[in-house]
Amino acid sequence: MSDKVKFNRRNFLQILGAAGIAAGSGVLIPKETLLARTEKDSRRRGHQSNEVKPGELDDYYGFWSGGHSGEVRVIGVPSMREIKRIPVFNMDVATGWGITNESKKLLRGRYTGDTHHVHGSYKNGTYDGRYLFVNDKLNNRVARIRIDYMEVDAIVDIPNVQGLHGLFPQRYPKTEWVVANSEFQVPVPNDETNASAFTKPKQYYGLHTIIDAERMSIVCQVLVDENMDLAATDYKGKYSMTTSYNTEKGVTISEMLASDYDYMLVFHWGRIKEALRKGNYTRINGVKVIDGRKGHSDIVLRIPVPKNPHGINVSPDGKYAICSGKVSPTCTVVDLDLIDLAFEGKIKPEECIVAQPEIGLGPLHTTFDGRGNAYTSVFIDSTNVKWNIQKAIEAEKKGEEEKKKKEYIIDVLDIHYQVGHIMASMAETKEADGKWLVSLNKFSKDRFLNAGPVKAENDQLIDISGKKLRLVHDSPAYMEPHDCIIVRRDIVEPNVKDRYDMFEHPLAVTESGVKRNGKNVIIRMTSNAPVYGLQEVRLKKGDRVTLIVTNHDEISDLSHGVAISNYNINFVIGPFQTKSVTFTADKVGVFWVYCTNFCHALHLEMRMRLIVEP
Ligand SMILES: [Cu+2]
Repeated sequence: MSDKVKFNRRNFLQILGAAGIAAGSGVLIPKETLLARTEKDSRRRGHQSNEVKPGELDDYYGFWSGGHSGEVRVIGVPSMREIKRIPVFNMDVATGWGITNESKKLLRGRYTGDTHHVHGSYKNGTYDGRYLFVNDKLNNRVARIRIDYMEVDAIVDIPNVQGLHGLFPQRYPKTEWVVANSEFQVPVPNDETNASAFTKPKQYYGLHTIIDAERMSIVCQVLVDENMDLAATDYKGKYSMTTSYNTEKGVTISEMLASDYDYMLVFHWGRIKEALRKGNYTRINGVKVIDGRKGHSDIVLRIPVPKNPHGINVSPDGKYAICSGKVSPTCTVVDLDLIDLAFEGKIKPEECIVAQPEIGLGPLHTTFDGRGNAYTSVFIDSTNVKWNIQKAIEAEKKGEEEKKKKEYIIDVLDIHYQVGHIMASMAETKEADGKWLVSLNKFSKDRFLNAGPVKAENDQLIDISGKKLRLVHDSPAYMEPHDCIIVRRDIVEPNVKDRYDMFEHPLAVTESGVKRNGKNVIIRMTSNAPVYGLQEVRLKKGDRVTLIVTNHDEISDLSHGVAISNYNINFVIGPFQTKSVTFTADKVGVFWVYCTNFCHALHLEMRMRLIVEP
């Protein structure tokens, strides 16, 4: 049975009922007829179909973080088909990432990572289709993916921090800065020069790192007492924001839960720039560190938020930042137009809060439909809750009795099971369109064939175009997507290329040949289906060999592989792409070099000999 029929089961049963046919009555209706009826019924009710027929393309590019797999994935929405995996901090043999000289230079010997938040570059509050940025919580790095090739072109190491988590690009006027938060407080610096702080958690700090998006270098870091979880930026280019769940500076779970209130922190970019101009910073491990601790400067605003808050998301109209309560069943709505007054000391930080609606047990993240509604993922309840922001603000004004009625809640959908992040289409831009919502659920339990004790996650697709949320599709996801964005196709597609710019690579090979300089051998080789530019290369044991290969096939999708038998070398080159690899010829014998990526009727014959003589 197709997904279509399975997930319209209620409609399906209604249709059977309407036709006077009881389920299990033995009357066979052709599947095509059922599908047609189900679809018609869906349309009549105003439902969108997620079916993308063969030959059709999805309306959205979804970019998913891959969690501890270390990668980023490209998912078609609404079909939820996985189109590509972009290796980022992981080794990927299918493409050769982590095996070639080019990728080794970026990864510098570290082949594991933990990607959480993938966000696009912006212009005037919406995606510009140029870059994606993604964090590595494990080894504290930020990577940039260029959208034209859908591959990583820069990785920057973030010193002085641990648990590099929330990441968000500047939204207005364009992405010049990307901010990234440290979730774990540590001694700063965290080395032998500061060993006296190791056993004194009160001397552990968090750092809000600002990265130059073009240069992929660090602008500065702002030192705070707090830890920082998720990150957001406003729509005016004035602030970045974060939630903190460990304002206690606890090192055990009970210490981290001690206080009923933690903070939303707001970073004032104008004052950060001023501090940099005036030289009000110290250098720690080569990075300019500005003191944003309480009582040390006026750069950071601290708004009290209950209790161990998690997500922070800004509404597409730029008016509100919403902190999801996690341990508190509430969301806190902060009016961003009041932030300046609080920074100027004209109102108290807590006076920026305009509503605190109760949402459910364990609210984690909030997304938006561009029609004034918020959708919050609720972990313990296993629900997605749709609520109206203005109604929540009005109820807050009217008082407790009105709040108790919870009329701001429009719909509650059970999900399967235990949701983390949710994201609606274009929801992190001013062009939020309220069509689809993806619920990234942490547990799939019984939703898929049992494939062993370690199970897939469950990404659920929800139609939010109507008043009620409607679940339309379950997709198993390899562990473990944390977050995603859903970007309109017309923003991404025109920028994506079918072939590389050959001479962007300084070593691009135009003519095959071998050059020897003592023990150093450089093999330059072209590839054209179904032959390599060389048929045989002779080496001596112990030679230091650099193999450079350029694919001269310009036809779209015609990639070749380059694998050297028993030498652990294995990579793929796309049309007009160049990759290189350096290795020592330490094994004597005849070694076939062969194409791994099916390219031609004579693909199997596409090989050459490496002869390593004693
Ligand atoms: Cu080939």
